[in-house]
Amino acid sequence: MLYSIRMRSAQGGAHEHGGHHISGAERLITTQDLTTITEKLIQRALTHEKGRADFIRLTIEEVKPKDIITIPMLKMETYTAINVSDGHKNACEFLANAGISKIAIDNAMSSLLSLQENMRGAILIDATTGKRLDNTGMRGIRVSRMDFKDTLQAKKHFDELGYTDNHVQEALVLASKVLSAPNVVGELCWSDDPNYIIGYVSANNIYHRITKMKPLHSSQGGRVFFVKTPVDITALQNYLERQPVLVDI
Ligand code: PML
Repeated sequence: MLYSIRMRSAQGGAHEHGGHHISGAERLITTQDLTTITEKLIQRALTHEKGRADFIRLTIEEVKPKDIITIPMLKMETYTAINVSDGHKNACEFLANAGISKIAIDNAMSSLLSLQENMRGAILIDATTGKRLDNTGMRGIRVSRMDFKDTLQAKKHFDELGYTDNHVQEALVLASKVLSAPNVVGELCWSDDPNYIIGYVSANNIYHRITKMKPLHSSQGGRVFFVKTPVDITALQNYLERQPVLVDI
C-alpha cells in the first residue's frame, strides 16, 4: 500500500491568505516510510533557504495500487552554459526543436522573467499560439502524486553520478510525469531557490539540464508546460494533479 504525502509551506500565513510560497514536496511512499519522510519534510520547511516557514500543510492520503501507473524516467543530458543568456538561448533551441512556436517560447520566457512572486505550480501555455491555457492565476497547476518506483535504487543511481542534491531527483520525477501527460510537448523550468541556478528543458523525451538559467541570489523561477491544442484542460489538469505515477529509472 502506498501513501501520497504532500507538503506545502509558506511565510506570512497560508499562501491563499497572502502568505508567500516557500517550499513544497510530493512523494508516494510505503506505510513503513511515512514517519521518517514526514519528519524530513517538516525539517525542510523549517530550514529552507528562503526562510523558516510559519505555515506548513501536510496531506497524507492512501493511494490504491490499481490507480497507479508506471512510466520511464526521461533520459538526462547536461548542457554546460557559459552564462545565463547562453543558457536561455539553448533552452529556446531545445524547445523549438520540439515544434514549439517562437511566440510560445518568448511568452514562456517573459512570464517566468516577470514573476513578482513564487508560484506553487506551473503555467500552461499553448505551444502554437503562446496563449496561457489554465485559469489558475498565481497558484498555477501543481503536479502531484509522483515518486520514483524504487527510491533506494534511485538514490544509489544518483549517488553514483554525484547528484546528491534533492533538486535534480525531484525535478526529474516531475518532468517525467509532465512529459507523459497527453498533449504536453515540453517544459521550461528553473528553480526559485536563490542558491540554485540550474534549470532544464524537457522535450523530445530528454531532460536537458542547463547549468545556468538565472543569476545567483535571484529567487525568480518557476515552470511552464507547453501544450498542443485542441486539449481537454480539465482532463490534463486532473492527470497532472491527481494521477498517481511511479517513475522507473
Ligand atoms: C527546483 O528544484 O525548484 C527546480 C530544479 C530544476 C533543476 C534541477 C536540476 O536538474 O538540477
